[in-house]
Amino acid sequence: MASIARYDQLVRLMLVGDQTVGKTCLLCQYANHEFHDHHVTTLGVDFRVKIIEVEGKTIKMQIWDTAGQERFLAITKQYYTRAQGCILVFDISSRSSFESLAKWLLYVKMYAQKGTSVIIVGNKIDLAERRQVPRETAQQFADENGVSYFETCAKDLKTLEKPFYELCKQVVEFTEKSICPESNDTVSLGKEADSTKPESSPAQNKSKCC
Ligand SMILES: Nc1nc2c(ncn2[C@@H]2O[C@H](COP(=O)(O)OP(=O)(O)OP(=O)(O)O)[C@@H](O)[C@H]2O)c(=O)[nH]1
Ligand SMILES: [Mg+2]
Repeated sequence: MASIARYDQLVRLMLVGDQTVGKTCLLCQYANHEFHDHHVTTLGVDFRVKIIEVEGKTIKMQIWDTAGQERFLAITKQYYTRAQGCILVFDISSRSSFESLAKWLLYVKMYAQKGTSVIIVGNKIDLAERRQVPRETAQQFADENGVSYFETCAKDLKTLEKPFYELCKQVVEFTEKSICPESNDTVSLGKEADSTKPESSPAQNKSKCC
């Protein structure tokens, strides 16, 4: 008989960034431990599920992989509203994909809920000899926008666990602070975050922290 996966909280995350930066590969590696050499353009939105432990809670992550192509924006923008965390991905060997981060951040500000957690990921660090974006440059951009920065290689699972874990932890902490209003300092997108509650899941409704 199939077992029923139990979890304490559902966390909805979203991957955004230019075409070919490696969003789908990051998710395939993280969720299924697979790497694909070929690029198959994501059409609209796809998703995978991953369950992890965060601070004693079992978290079910629903991770949406969005298309980098601008023509899908009408579809992908609907997902920003429901995401509790966004991973902005660029390719360290592509200066233009880094320069696009300002646009992806703008979309988060325009379409996502205030208080949505955000991190930046510089992918393809195995292409070190073709690097066009120094780590310090990306770190400075992340600092200026009040978000954390990580570097990854979609071929190497070890590099992926920390960014997903940290983003998930930020969302869990934000949810707990939203439920406990006396603790008002919120995480995330720089100084613009406020205490607006993210849409709660049945599991979140069960949480007790006060
Ligand atoms: N060397 C290297 N190649 C990578 C890495 N991640 C992804 N790739 C390659 O980059 C190409 C694009 O990867 P995808 O994951 O399909 O890119 P995407 O961001 O999902 O692209 P869209 O769906 O079109 O937005 C593929 O050929 C991958 O094999 C990485 O960490 N290192
Ligand atoms: Mg894709």
